[in-house]
Amino acid sequence: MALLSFERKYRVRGGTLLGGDLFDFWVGPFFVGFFGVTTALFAGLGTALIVYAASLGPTWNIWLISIAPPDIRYGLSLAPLREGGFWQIITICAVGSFISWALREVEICRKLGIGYHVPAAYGVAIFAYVSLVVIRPMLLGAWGFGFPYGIFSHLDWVSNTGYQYLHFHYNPAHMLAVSFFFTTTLALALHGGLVLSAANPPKDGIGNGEVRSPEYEDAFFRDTIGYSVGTLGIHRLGLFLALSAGFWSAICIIISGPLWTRGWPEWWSWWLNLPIWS
Ligand code: UQ2
Repeated sequence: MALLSFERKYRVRGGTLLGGDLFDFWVGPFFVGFFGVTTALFAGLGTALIVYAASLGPTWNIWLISIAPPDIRYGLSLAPLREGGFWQIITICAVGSFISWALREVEICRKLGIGYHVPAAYGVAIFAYVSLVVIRPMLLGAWGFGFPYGIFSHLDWVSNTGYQYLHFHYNPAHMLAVSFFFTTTLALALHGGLVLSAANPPKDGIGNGEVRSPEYEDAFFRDTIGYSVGTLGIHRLGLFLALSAGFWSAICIIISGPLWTRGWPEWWSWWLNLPIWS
């Protein structure tokens, strides 16, 4: 079905999670919905607060602008606006707009009658962000453990936090996360390469440039490594790898501090201390 007539067919009321028919309409190509409105409000207020907090100084240099969380001594209380309060409200706006966006995705899935895979996957990204600015700061007892909102300043935060544990690459959850990130790029490169190879065969080759069916994709990997994960399987694998990368990233920062306060290399003492060595 042509895209335009398909869109007319599915663009009907219903499937919303909240508010019934309220905001159940489209503006141009975009579905609005109750959560489209809350996304816009949170994102608009959050962005305005970032710009206003930046305007209070000391710089307009885009690399150096930074909106910092409160000092550790404020603990988990609300801080004055210019001493981290802006950061706190901006964080509320960010989490509010991310969750609104995910729920808007859920409503669109419900209208289409498709699975919730995309909002569920986006939920893992939200979890990774919330781990940094809500879960870990709460476990450590101060909002000051969140990262500052600035380009260079957040890089400094990552570097400082990493060195606080001596060598973050010895964090076992970090190892898993990094391995999943790399495996995700491997899987996407294999998948992108394979699909394009079947869709764009050489014009002067055996098939005279005729587009190849999925059996050819399977056969390529069976010939090469004796196994094909399959056309549906590669997408399951890809989603699993990508979500695992985000999930273990979140775990690796949550356990740093709340669960382990020393250098990560030292964590491996359990291995050196196994009784089988003595
Ligand atoms: C595959 C298949 C696809 C693919 C890819 C494979 C026809 C179009 C890439 C091959 C993938 C395998 C064997 C898994 C590799 C494992 C890891 C952890 C990267 O078989 O089916 O569909 O795109």
